[in-house]
Amino acid sequence: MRAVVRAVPTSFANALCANPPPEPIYLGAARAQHTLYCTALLECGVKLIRVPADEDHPDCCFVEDTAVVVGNRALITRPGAPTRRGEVRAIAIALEHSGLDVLQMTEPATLDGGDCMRVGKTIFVGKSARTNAAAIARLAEVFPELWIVPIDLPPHVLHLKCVVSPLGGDRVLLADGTLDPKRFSHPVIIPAEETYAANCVSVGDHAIVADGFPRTLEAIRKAGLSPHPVPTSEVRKADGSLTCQSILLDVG
Ligand code: CIR
Repeated sequence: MRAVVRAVPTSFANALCANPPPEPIYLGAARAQHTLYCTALLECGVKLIRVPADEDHPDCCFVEDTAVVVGNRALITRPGAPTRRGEVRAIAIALEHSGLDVLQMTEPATLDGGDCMRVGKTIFVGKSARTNAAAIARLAEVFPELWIVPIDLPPHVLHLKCVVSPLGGDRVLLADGTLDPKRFSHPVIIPAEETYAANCVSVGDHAIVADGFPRTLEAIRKAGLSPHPVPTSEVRKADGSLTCQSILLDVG
């Protein structure tokens, strides 16, 4: 498996966040944590495709939002936040160089990749403030072999994958009290107080998880996956988490 990752720019301190954090973002710590995230991917056997940071785009390390990849097709998004739209060009080039067929999304469609979760033959799409109906229609056009299932999100949830993420096979890791578990064929439910940890990166028998969430760690182990805890304090200040820092390619 391969993954696209993008370095943390010096401008990261100006990344978007819905509620300003009580403490500022520490750039050195953000970069160190990004390195640990990349190391965890490498430990999971993932080969990294590294894209340099773009100082004009403080949120550029959140690459997940810029493309939806299934097999050898990549749909480049038009991110919901206008300040993030310029992030997509470098990612489109990297994906093209990696051998993928790259397709585009045009105005008025807007979509953040963090709203798309593929589980088998289904892509669940969060109807967040960043993702609109025109984009969901474009997804269906680009991936006609998949079921596209729009999902309403609870208030104030930035992206679908803030509350649920794939665990491999038909399993998903879901935060209790957020979405109806019956929407998923095999939900692994974690307590509401650990909602942040519902966003994990699963790679084969491994899962990269936010550190500091013991019940989630236990649930992941019980699901038969090896957890790789990583620190997230700095990305969290910018409303980021784990899946948002990579685009996984070659997912079965
Ligand atoms: C934003 O508001 O767009 C960024 N500061 C955070 C994006 C996180 N993306 C994701 O979880 N997929």
